[in-house]
Amino acid sequence: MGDTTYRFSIGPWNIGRGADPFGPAVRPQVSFDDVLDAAIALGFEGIQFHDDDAVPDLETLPPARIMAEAEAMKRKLADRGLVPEFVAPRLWEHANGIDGGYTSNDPAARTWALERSKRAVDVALALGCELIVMWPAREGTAVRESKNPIMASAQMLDAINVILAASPQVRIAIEPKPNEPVDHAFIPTIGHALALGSRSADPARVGVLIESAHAILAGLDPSDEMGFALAAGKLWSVHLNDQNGLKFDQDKVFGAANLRGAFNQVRVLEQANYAASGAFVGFDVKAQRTQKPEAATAHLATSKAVFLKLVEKARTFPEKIAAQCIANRDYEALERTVLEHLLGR
Ligand code: XUL
Ligand code: MN
Repeated sequence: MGDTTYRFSIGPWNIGRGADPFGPAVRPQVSFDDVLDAAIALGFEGIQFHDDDAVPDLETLPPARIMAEAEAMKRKLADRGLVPEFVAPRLWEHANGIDGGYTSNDPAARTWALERSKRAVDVALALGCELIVMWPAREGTAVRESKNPIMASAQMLDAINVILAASPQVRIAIEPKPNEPVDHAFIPTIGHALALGSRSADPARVGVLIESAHAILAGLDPSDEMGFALAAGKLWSVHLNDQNGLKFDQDKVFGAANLRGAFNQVRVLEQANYAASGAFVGFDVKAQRTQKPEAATAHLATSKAVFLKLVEKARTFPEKIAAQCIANRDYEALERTVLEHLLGR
């Protein structure tokens, strides 16, 4: 079991405006500086960026200005004792990415996606950050026959190689998600991500970011996905949250739907001594739409508090009794041991 302390991270999108596909924003925009203040108040050290969170107008600015703005952001973080965790190229909001980026059916859009990804690498390096997160948002289909999955796999591999070639310093953490906004995504699970990484030009520089809700949406147990990546030394970040069954990506508070599932995620991180790797624990959680602006960071505070309580639960788990149950092949007794431990006898 681990005995090291964890480092926590936050993305500006985690303090949202409460808009959903059926209604407009219900809270005012929180400025980026206020996000940084909230991070400090909540005890989060790492900041996660989309490329245009770091440099908002990067599509229109000349390269020198992009670098200058990224360097200014680096100083802003350093002044506050914060560090950048990763940069993710945001391909899914731009008009060129309407049909996906790397796997778009439009060759001009594919070129744009690769160029934008290289720019994201420049931004990351100027921020002093070497981790690129690849969430393949629209790399998939709504109409299955609209793209060729063999070609799409090759295009995804090319994109990984283009990012790796952009700098020998960067590492890529692929964040798989099986659906939303697409019906079927091309890299739906950790197995797909690691298989693709192993075929890349430099497999040592390709790992994964696991989001609990994304694993659940793929019908998988997030702790097993984490275990699979940890066994390969490839778990480079996590987006802990929760998900109430197979529906839209809910980004609920960590443990809110399945506390035992959350415990098992923490336990596997503890078993691998994830904290000692220096990798961050992020919570990709959304404030509820009904939340008033003055309490719109409570979901982050609760997620962190639940995580830390579950670390305690993992560290005090009755391992000897559990081992005895397993040796006796008495899994009912093991079930009861786990439930009583979580309930706090
Ligand atoms: C989307 C998602 C993203 C990524 C970063 O479901 O999880 O927020 O984590 O782009
Ligand atoms: Mn995420």
